[in-house]
Amino acid sequence: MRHCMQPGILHKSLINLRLQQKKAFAVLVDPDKVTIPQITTIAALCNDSLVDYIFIGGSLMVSQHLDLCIQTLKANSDIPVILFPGSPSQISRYADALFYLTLISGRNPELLIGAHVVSAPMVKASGLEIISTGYMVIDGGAATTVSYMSHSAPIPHDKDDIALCTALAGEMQGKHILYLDAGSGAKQAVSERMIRRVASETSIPLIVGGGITEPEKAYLNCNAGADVIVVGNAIEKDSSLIKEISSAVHQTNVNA
Ligand code: 1GP
Repeated sequence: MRHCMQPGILHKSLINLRLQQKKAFAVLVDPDKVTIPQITTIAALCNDSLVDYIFIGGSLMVSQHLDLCIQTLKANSDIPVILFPGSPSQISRYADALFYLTLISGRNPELLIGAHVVSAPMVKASGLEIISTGYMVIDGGAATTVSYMSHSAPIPHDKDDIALCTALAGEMQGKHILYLDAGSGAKQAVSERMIRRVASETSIPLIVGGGITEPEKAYLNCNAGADVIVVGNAIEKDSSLIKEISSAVHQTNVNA
């Protein structure tokens, strides 16, 4: 078995983005919001649009078809599928990797270590590549499910210093990557100023998501230093955005 501390394939791919100053686009699929036939369509659109990663998960998991969603994605696409779990129960051995989330912006001990201890044997037994993730929720102007469920206040939208210090602490604690998230469907996405501040002072890969609805914003976030842009909600409403946002993110590579 691969030693957990050695970077796995997908962790390495994220590190390489930063090293090569390339940008990647991830589509977030919430199993509670899609049917299996819709998954097939999403996979085809992601293939056509050169999407780099598919993240899968949700704050809740009312539906019982996580495994089937991932199997359907894998049957229709070679794009890596990474679990982005809202709770420790959202583990599937059919995925390629797991964002092993620690809510470092919060102060709920359960989401800093408690849930990790309880789920550790199950996570280890899954054989999944583990990507240790410093997860930071930033106020997006709307009460998000994650804030409610986590009993944790988000970092205020304009408090770049708090975001920076939290990110630095996460990096020094040994997290593999950082994820700045304004929450799904946020009214206000993470500011470019905050992204720039965090990206310029840290050296681990930076994922940014929450409330990104336009290609222009994705492009600006990449220029500010995000390595991966993730979009879920907007794509659920208009799937043609997959191609448009993917082009905008990859345009940054052409212009680099
Ligand atoms: C939420 O970052 C993701 O956790 C994506 O957010 O659904 O608003 O795109 P959206």
